[in-house]
Amino acid sequence: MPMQMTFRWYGEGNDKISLQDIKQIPGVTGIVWALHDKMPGEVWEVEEIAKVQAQLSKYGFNMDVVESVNVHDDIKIGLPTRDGYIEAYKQTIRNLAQFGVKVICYNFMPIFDWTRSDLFHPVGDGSTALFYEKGMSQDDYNAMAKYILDFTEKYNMSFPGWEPERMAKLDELFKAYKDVDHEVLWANLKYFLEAIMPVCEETGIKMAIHMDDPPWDIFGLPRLLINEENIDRFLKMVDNPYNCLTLCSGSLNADPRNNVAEIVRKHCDRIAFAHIRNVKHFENGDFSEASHRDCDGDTRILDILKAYHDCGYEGYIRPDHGRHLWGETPGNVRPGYGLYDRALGIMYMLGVWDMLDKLNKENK
Ligand SMILES: [Mn+2]
Repeated sequence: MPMQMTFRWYGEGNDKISLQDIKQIPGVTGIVWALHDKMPGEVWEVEEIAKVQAQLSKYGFNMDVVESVNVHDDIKIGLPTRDGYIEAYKQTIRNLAQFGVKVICYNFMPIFDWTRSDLFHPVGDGSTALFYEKGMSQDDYNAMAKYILDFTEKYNMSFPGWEPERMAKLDELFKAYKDVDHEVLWANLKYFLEAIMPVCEETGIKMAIHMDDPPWDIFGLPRLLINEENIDRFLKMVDNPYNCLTLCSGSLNADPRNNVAEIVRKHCDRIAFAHIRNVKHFENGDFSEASHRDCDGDTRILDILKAYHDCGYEGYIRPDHGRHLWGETPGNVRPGYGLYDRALGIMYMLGVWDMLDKLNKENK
């Protein structure tokens, strides 16, 4: 089976991009989807999943990859209530399995999901992209959350991991996490995975943890999936073929010391889902997201694609974020999730991939 190209879609009424638009991008076989109105800890019901299946199958798309089923804070904190939330998570896995889902992407970042200081930063060619200011205040988490939440409110959007209900209780959440250091978080992640692995084995669903974005502690909160050493530890900690990675090249390369291609070669068999994104670094530590073209950023996209190809990668892959192009402006595009740059990214990746295939055949 070859690598499988996918495209993230936020759902009917929640995404301005239509399935018909996505159908016109060459090579896309699957939609990366989620029930975006679900709070962490809620069971995804069969009838709700069936609705999405009906929408996708009309266009011949599979629903093999879910991104994300979010993990409740009580599981990350390790509260006694976690067992109930873990039972709910198991039920969601079983329900998803009924529809042929193969991979669940999730993350284990305390409180905040991905973090940026500017959602529409000028790239220099008239387009904009997500941007992170390294010197962003590390004391004032409320200010950072306010920037993101004001945006979602102004444009009537919701971002996964940024549920206003959760964010309203930010001070409370920080208090709840005050004793959760790196080792406690590792232990709670292990507890969670060991509890759900039997259900994964029974249903054939792989759990694929997303890298932390950006890959360092923020606002004093510990982050784990940040570099090769910690990825090694994670895979060894629960050494099960269903305990896998969503290897996100952009998240990892936000720290330029990470060599993503090397990690691909080392752990290819445990990568269930590949996110391909290019990042450009500035001397002061700021970074901007960039087009998928290798020379537009510092992530070494060609080396990464070559590594996947050399390993005979058969998992799922998608362009991660893209720039906002051609009239994609605040209010009519989800930050990072426009149509055009992700479609261009797919063509770039497939161009590289097809050429590597062809060269391999010719050299046989
Ligand atoms: Mn990603």
